Amino acid sequence: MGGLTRVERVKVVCPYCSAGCIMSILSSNGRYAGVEYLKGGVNDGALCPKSNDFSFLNSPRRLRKPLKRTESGFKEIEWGEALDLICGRIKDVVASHGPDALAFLLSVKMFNEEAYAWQKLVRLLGTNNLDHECRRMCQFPTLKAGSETMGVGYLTATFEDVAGSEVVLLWGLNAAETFPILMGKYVMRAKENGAKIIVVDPVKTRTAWQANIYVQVRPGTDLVLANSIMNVLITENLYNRRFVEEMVEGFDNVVEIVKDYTPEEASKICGVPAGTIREVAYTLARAEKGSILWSASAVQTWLSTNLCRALYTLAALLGWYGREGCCVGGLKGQNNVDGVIDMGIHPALLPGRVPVSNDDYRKSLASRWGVEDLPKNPGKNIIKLYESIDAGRVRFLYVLGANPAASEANSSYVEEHLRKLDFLVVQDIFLTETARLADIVLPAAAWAEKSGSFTSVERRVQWSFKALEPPGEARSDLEVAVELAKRLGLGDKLPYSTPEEVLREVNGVVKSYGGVTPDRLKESVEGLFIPCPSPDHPGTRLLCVGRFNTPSGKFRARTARYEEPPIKPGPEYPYILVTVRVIGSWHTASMTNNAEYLRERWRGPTALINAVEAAKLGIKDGSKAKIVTGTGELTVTFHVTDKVRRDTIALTWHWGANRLTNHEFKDPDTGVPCVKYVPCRVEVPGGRHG
Ligand SMILES: Nc1nc2c(c(=O)[nH]1)N[C@H]1C(S)=C(S)[C@@H](COP(=O)(O)OP(=O)(O)OC[C@H]3O[C@@H](n4cnc5c(=O)[nH]c(N)nc54)[C@H](O)[C@@H]3O)O[C@H]1N2
Ligand SMILES: Nc1nc2c(c(=O)[nH]1)N[C@H]1C(S)=C(S)[C@@H](COP(=O)(O)OP(=O)(O)OC[C@H]3O[C@@H](n4cnc5c(=O)[nH]c(N)nc54)[C@H](O)[C@@H]3O)O[C@H]1N2
Ligand code: SF4
Ligand SMILES: [Mo]
Repeated sequence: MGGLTRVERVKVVCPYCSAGCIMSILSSNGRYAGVEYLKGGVNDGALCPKSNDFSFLNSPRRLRKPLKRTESGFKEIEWGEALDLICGRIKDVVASHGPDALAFLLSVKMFNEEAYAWQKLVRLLGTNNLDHECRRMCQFPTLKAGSETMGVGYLTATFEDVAGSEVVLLWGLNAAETFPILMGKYVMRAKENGAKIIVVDPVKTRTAWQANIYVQVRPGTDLVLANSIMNVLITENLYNRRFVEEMVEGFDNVVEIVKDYTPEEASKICGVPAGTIREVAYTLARAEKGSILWSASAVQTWLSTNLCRALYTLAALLGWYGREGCCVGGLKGQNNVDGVIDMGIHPALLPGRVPVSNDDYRKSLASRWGVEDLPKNPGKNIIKLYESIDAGRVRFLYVLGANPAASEANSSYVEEHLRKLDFLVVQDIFLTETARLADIVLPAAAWAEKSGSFTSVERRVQWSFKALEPPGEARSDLEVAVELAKRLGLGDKLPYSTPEEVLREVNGVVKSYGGVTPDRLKESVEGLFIPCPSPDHPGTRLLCVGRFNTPSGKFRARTARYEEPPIKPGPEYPYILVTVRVIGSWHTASMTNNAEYLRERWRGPTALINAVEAAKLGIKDGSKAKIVTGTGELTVTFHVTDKVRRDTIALTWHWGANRLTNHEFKDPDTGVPCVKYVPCRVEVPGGRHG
């Protein structure tokens, strides 16, 4: 007879979106046994469907042992052999092709401490070829436009400021599915207090249901709409003249560009009635304080960076910076995007977001790490990874906690290139599409099986405690970095046995984390908001107060003229495919599809089609048909609705959508591909096309 099993409760930070919710994991004999709410933090006890079912942690499909590719498939091997094989390859490649023939695609799911250790290892190997999927596929335009205009790439304030806004403008952000806590606890609180909610989205999403003004823009034409709103603010003298005179440079340039975008002209391109454009402008202008938020949709078209510049500039015309009740910026999606960039997982930025080209900073970091210098050229080979593989400049790729074979545009193109590598290592918790192509697969411990800190999109750093034992022989990403360093003769440079030791080093290296000590983090349920430069510093909730982080201290206003897309719908591909998310699934579904309840409730791929078009094609609600693009095809279940425009098909991307997307069609400023705009047609079994 077994006695009562002891259940322990341990505080963790959610591993999915960047809201940074906290909760307790229940463990029984080191195994996951459920979740319980925890008071405090950003969510104060609330949970969303994903955080209600972490049963992927117990999945029998978790990786438990290192795997080696053989002619007859994968074979289990010992850790020592796997690490020796990897290090042998690294040494060979460096000896015959130089360190820039190595490339590292690292995870935004890592703790700050793991991220710091990994970038240190990579840079000590002599290359800046390190990156993460969120930069390649997601937030690069936001970061770039933020740095150019405000001098920082962070969100300017906190969710509490969103709740205090008089207007919340959600630009293509479907927060009800993608940031449920932001929507449920903060946007709705603003609305209850009388704020106006404006949603710009070609699809009438669950977020749009809550809007006072819903703007059904034609996909990809947002820049026209943003310019037109600014046109109304300027021509009708509704902008914040005092703020613009005192705090903004480059205003004249904006006036010159937006003057052509009258609501009537803009309407012809973006499909939004002129009256609605004026109504949006007047609503924004009436508010003293407000928030403008976006996320992936604004940054995955051919004008992404220009749209981000325009949205930051729109907020400047309204004076919505540096004050409580104002929060502006692109919401980075994954749980630790800001943190891993702060730690230096970036081909052009060192820890602390300092450019690798800054000689003084780089050399002082090098001397702290006990070497003369660090590589000073940005990691070009990783920015153009697949071209570099084609040219033989990248021979070895280490993919840690990313699934590019499913998450990057044009899966067959990505797969073809991953196969061309001399050597591919994948470190993950599951045997993903990418792992299946690897020479060596390493089993990683998941976040709840280790400890460390994450930095949420609010810049809130929080400690997540170890709640469970990893399955089989899975090891933490930090342990693997330390073990590799030992075998590569760099053991003295990564002498860490705990994440706390790494964080103490970070406290001395990254200025804005100077006061984010392990002790303070562990004591505080609310976490610490960076910048927090010293141990007695309370943390910083509002940025851009009184001055921007630019040489003159002023905001640098920018927008651009709209350009037609190089690829458009036409007779062969008449619809615009946009790829979207749903609340119960996460990206390539490696985790959520291995969670029992989530898998049952959220299955795909599913797509929304307008009822008029569905009738023309003979598609019934719930029936299957094929979506075909220039790159591939996918059979999906269609839902017939009036929530999408007639020219648009909205497809969940979690289940294979990147077979349909195009890697060549991208934002020229950053190279982020246009996964939100793909010309497509629909083929119905038994005949009709359209
Ligand atoms: N449940 C869940 N939550 C997530 C994620 C997840 O995978 N699952 N991922 C996280 C990550 S990494 C990110 S980056 C965020 C993304 O968060 P969101 O940007 O909110 O997510 P998406 O569903 O990709 O896109 C949002 C909306 O953009 C609209 N859209 C498409 N094209 C256009 C356009 O041209 N203009 C405008 N204005 N809107 C357009 C779509 O119709 C869709 O409703 O979500 C994060 N949260
Ligand atoms: N068509 C289309 N494509 C898109 C998008 C879109 O909207 N449409 N959105 C893009 C966006 S915004 C993003 S951010 C990217 C995301 O792209 P990815 O980051 O490549 O996608 P994920 O599925 O989140 O991959 C994370 C991997 O980490 C593993 N993992 C989880 N925890 C750990 C850990 O602790 N250690 C290790 N080693 N591994 C771990 C998971 O099992 C998973 O395989 O996708 C992009 N792709
Ligand atoms: S809202 Fe985001 S951080 Fe919060 S529980 Fe859901 S997925 Fe996790
Ligand atoms: Mo993202």
